[in-house]
Amino acid sequence: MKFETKPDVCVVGLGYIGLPTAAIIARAGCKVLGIDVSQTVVDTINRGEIHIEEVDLDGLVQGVVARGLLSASTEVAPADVFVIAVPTPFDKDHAPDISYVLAAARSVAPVLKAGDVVILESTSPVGTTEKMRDLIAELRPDLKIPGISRETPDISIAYCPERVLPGKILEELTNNDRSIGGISPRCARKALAFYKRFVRGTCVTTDARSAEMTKLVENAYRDVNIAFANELSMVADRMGLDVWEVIRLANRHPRVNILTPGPGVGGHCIAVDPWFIVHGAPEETPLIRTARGVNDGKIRHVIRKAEDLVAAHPDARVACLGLAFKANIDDFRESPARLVAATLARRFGARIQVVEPYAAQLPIEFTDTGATLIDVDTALEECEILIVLVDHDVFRVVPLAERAAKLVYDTRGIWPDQPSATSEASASGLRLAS
Ligand code: SAJ
Repeated sequence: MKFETKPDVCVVGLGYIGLPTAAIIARAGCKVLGIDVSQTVVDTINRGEIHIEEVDLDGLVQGVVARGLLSASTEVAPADVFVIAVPTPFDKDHAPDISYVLAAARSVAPVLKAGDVVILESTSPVGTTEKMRDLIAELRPDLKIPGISRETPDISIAYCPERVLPGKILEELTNNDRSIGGISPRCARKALAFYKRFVRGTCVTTDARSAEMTKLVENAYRDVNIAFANELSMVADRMGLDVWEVIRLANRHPRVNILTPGPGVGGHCIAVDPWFIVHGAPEETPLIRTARGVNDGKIRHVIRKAEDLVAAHPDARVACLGLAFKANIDDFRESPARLVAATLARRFGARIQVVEPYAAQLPIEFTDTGATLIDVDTALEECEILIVLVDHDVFRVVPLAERAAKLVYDTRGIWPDQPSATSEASASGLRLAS
């Protein structure tokens, strides 16, 4: 489906960031053409439906498609603004792969005209926006390109990372502050004028390289801080301490705010982006690299403890609570909880049950393990061991009376009132704490 007249904005990549962004820009009254390589995604959106789960996104997309403000295609069309939101994965050596960004720039280049603005939103290693600019310059020698031509450039190129939290994407896309990095100050101003149309948060302009680094730094900062909490939880295990109690007390200090230990760091950002900094400055990043190691090590630690607990109680039925990578979302990609539950299912088979209110069926790796998907009530009635892997609200609110007699391994600290006396895990060195 195409508009009869030229769209105002082309959003290239209709994933977890591109689709909500396209829908929000359309809601602000712009005509948006969303581009994706997948015909299925394009068809889904043109029917007013969505292919990803995100709070309130379905109604928004349905509305803007019905009003003729959002449409999707596999082909880029001429527009005034191009927003690129495609994946930037890393390879097995943690080297960033910007080939999707360059492919998107290659697809946009032929339709560019004087006055257009090209904005990269994908999380990218420092220097990617300049590489994209160089590629456009090579493909369009007829255009005056910022930072290359000495004259006033024909087009503007900028970097503006998203910083939204899955589960709150629409709210945060509108309300969060944005860093907008231009190839030149003029480019930043042009991009700023665009974001002002739909962002309520403060938009701060800078250069493209600083904006690229800012995004990486935000996620590396969080990774390092989660690693501190996870390391503490393993220290507490060794010392026989309740890590939740120690963190609660330490956080009463006015300048201390320790994050929450968990079964490791999941998702597609925090476990990935720090590597882009390490790759750019390997000698200078022992802390960031070590934090990644600590958070990955925490997954192995949890697997070991859970396996010991289950092996020590051969007659007990076990419920793994949660598969998502974090609370109250249905995103199971790169999830430590999923890895822990699947490892237990492979080793212990039908003794392992999984509770995941956000899943209709178990992921593929559970096939033939004998593990089954059950609801939380069945788990509370039938299972003697509960392993809390995700802090979904629906687990958090289970009253003590319904779990007091269970053996609990709570990797998220959602049940501080769980009496350790009822937990043989505690007696066997497997404490409730972490
Ligand atoms: N986690 C903990 N303990 C904590 C906080 C998080 O174990 O105290 C775990 C979560 O369970 C999850 C992982 O870390 O497995 C990441 O969750 P998250 O909520 O910290 O972050 P994401 O991946 O959902 O989103 C992050 C956000 N970045 C920051 O908060 C700095 C978001 O703002 C970014 O837009 C997003 O990455 C992104 O797309 O880069």
